Amino acid sequence: MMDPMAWWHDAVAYQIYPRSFADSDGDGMGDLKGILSKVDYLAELGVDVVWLSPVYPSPMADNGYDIADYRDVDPLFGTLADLDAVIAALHARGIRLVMDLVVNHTSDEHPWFVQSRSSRDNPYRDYYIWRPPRDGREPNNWLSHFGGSAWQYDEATGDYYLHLFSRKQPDLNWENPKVRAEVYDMMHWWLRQGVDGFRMDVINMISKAPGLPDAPATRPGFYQWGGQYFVNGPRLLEFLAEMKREVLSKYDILTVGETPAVNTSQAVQITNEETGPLNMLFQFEHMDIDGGRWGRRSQRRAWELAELKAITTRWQRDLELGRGWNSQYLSNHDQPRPVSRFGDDGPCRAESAKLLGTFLHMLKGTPYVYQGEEIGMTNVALPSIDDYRDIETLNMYRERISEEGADPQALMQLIHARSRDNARTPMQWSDGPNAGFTAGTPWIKVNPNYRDINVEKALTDPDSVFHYYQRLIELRHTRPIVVYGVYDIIMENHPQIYAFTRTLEDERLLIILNFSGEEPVFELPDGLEAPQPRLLIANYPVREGDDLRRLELRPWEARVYLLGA
Ligand code: TEU
Repeated sequence: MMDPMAWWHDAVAYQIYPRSFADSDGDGMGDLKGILSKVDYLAELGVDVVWLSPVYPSPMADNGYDIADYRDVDPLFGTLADLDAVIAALHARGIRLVMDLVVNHTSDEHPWFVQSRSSRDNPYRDYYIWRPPRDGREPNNWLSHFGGSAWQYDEATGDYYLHLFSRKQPDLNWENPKVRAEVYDMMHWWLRQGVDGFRMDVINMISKAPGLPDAPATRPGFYQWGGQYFVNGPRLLEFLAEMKREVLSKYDILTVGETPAVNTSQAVQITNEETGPLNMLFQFEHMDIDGGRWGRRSQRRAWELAELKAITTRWQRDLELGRGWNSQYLSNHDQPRPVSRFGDDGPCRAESAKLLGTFLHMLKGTPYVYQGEEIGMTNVALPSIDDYRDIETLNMYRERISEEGADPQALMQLIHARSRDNARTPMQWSDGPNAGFTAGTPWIKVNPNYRDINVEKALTDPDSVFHYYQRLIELRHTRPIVVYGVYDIIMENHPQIYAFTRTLEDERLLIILNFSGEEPVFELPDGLEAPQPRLLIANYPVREGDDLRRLELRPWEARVYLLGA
């Protein structure tokens, strides 16, 4: 048996969005003691790593992605001692903890920014990106991800500061070596506290093009936003190489960069095990197949299986072992729920959740499960805009009504499909009050389907999505072919079936996924006949007389066979 070359190769990660996970003190907000009370649940699922979204002190303009102190815990979530207790409890169960590292920007309430804005000659001035007005206006035409200009005028000194996200998230100036040294120091500090790595928020936006040129107004979306001047910027690889030299290379940790608009050749440069700075990336191409990439310009369109196949196949091939390493995800705290988006959240909810899980876990790369995905949680359709909390959603709604005169009802439909709050409704633990999430009033409404979809029920049902995920995770842990097998797509042009193989030495896996509510027929391509194909996992009971050479698939049916050896 092949030993994993790095511990994170055969690991499965689980993302916790702390404010929505579990509330221990009845204030309606998830917290660290809540997480502590659920570590056995995580161990039962079988995950190896927890990625914890930000718990740092924050004014919470963007739910903690606006950090005011990098070395503490917000009282809403608890204390550093609570975090230590979570780390110890996870470690005791063989689970590692990865922190969210948000260093493209800080909060405007971070002491560095408070200093920086106070005067032009303050020693912290250059920690951020300040420019004088241009013809009495913004220094350039870049747009903020959360709406409006990416520049905010500041009375105190009469200059503008750059914020690619909200006004309350000023961008750090990575050109300043002092900023980089501060970040590295802080990373060492966390690693010494015993954390096992970092998920790096929009890490490919830290280098901005010299001169901060105007975006050409003629090109839509990303380009109009200015993206080409700050995504994958000129000094990105240099900064990351420095971070590797100064920090990352000194520890055996997991690093995953969140990198919108990255392509596979950039990903190879970043994730090559020898020459690249990070272990893996979150790429976004598959997240963009049903709408616009950028929240403020959010759209919806029908997605096509052909596109998902093409994107996935390209990433699987281009990041083949020795070149780079993939991460796999279908959801996170910024995305709609996958079962509502790529599956069927109606009658085939459980089947399609299992199919999507099979897809996620049978690809090469480290899988990330987002809280609630393992029980097939769905999108929510909260009736009023006042029920929503996400800054991106609220700004988009306001901006489109005021700028385009958009129809509020149509916007609500868009929000029901696309809002980040779909992922942020409380974790559904039971069919009790507030889904067992809190004894108080939750900060955001619970999805009304919690009576039917909840952890308690999933744990008692041997056929639940939870137990299926548990088996998928176990397959990765016990079968190196799931970790290292070479990916090949078959029946590439089939409109409903996504089938692929994974090959390692004389073993081969065959993964058959019916991405539809229809009943297409799978016909085994030549060359894949095997004397005794062995079914490793499936989301329907096997039928009498099933023949792999010609399989009539049921709606959202998923099967994994082991051929040979
Ligand atoms: O997200 C960056 C990012 O690109 C997302 O904003 C994503 O494209 C969008 O939300 C999809 O609608 C990271 C964090 O994950 C997000 O929660 C933060 O709001 C953002 O950075 C700023 O820190």
